[in-house]
Amino acid sequence: MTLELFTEASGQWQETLCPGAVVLRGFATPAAGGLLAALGEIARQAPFRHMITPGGFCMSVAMTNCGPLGWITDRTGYRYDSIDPDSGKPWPTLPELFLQLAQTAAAKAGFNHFEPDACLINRYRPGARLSLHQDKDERDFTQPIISVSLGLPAVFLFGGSRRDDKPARVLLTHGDVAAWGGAARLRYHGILPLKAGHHPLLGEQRINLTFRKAT
Ligand code: MD6
Ligand code: FE
Repeated sequence: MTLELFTEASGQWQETLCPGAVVLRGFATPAAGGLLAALGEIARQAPFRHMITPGGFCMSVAMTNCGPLGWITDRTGYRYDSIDPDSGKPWPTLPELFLQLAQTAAAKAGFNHFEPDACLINRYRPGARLSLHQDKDERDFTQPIISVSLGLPAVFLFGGSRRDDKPARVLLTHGDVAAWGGAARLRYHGILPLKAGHHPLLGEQRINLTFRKAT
């Protein structure tokens, strides 16, 4: 499954899952404290909420957004919107630290000039899961997605370009960054139900930030 594995003097290492998909292990760990402080302010302005899918199901993952655009779902469909439907106000500003992290991770993974305009923030409590999906609500599939994992570990399902391709399982732990683009951009993926546990910084939860260029 892992095609390439190498260590660096920094103590960080990276794994190529397939052409276009790489996991930068521990890349976000040094920034975690700052990320969580900024996240507290974002969640105060735009609280986490369980959105409704077009099919009428309440998502087990709680979500919010920051940046010019936010990803939302309701009975009418999935889309990006500049306004938080719960507050009627724009989403909180993308913190400079978020942008720097996303851009340095993208560059390290080989995606230069990444200019995200949306950051979807997912919160998993034990039992929360994300079923297999493709990220295809963005306009430009030449732009990657940068995904930052914080808190409890989760099993990331990494599938193929068809829903019924058997997915590989990749454990994502605190500080890991998955960078996802090029030939991997439309791969199916998901998260298995979160196992209970306690993380020293985040307690009984996992937070995932995904940075996208939506427009
Ligand atoms: C999550 N992530 O890790 C959900 N999508 O909580 C995603 O759905 C995702 O991690 C595209 C690229 C990377 C991801
Ligand atoms: Fe996704």
